[in-house]
Amino acid sequence: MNLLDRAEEVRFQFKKDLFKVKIDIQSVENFRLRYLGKKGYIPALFREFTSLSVEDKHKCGKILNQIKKESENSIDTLKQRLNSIGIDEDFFDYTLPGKLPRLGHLHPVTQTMNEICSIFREMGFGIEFGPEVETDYYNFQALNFPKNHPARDMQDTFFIGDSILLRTHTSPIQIRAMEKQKPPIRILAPGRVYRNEAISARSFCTFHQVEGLYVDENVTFCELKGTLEIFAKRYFGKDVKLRFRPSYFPFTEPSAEVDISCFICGGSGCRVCKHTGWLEILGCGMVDPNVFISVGIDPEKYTGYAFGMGPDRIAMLKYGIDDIRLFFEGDIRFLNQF
Ligand code: 2NM
Repeated sequence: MNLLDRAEEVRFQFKKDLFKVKIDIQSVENFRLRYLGKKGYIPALFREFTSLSVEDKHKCGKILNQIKKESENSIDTLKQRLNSIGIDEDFFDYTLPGKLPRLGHLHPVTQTMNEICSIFREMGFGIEFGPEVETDYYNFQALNFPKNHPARDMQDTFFIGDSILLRTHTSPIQIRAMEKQKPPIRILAPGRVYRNEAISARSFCTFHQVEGLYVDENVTFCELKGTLEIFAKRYFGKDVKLRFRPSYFPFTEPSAEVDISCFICGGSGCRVCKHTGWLEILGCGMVDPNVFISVGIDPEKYTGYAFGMGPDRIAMLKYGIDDIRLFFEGDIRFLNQF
């Protein structure tokens, strides 16, 4: 019924306005007049009430009286507060409990990157950053990617212009560092990278990398193995074992992929390691002489190792997350768990 709807609306509006009333005589009186004065909303409802049929009066009467009573009670309470604080003084109850501000925290991938970086910092690595928009030269050419390498295809890389692109790895940071500094160079390059991949639970168009580089006289593969072993034991626990498998990257020779014994099952085989007992966590190798030539470092005098890992993947393994896209949705119901 029409009148019932309007009555509920008046009741709702009254409750909303009630919170906004300033506690001074004039404001409380104006508020009272607006709802309960002769020309107010509530008497208007009652005037309409008189013209209803007997049947409708039965339905409405009780509600209208309720609304009137509630409103009068609320206004009485306002007047009591007026009396208790004195005339025309803004009322504020300083004893009300405060609202706790919502605290944010670092993203789980950022936390993971920070943990990785701090382990390498203790081993003497500096941290360097670089632009996410790169040139073909820094992203591919200087890194010994041949002109027809599939990664250079539009299919795999987001191009912005002819030779401007979104970096597909953080190695350009290391190229710039080698151009600027003379060996010894020992740096870590964390950051966001982009690849034009089919999106799925396992791969997304953007993700993160932490790459490392050490260049000096007489740097050996043996040092690379030792450094990565110390890292893995610090990060995953002192009982992890490492396994180096031969691999290929354009910018390193020789190259290897590194697995750690599964930290869930200890190597006996489980769902996470797909019953192999091993988890792949990074790629590495000795910097290819062609890369040194690009940046003006003498490959006869210096050698170096480099490695790269994906903190998104590492965080997924660590926290048991099965879909990489969750990291990029910004849903606080997910993020608050870390
Ligand atoms: C990896 C694996 C192996 C790497 C190489 C370089 C540079 F710039 F020194 F040539 N930076 N990063 C590298 C080597 C990255 O990621 C899986």
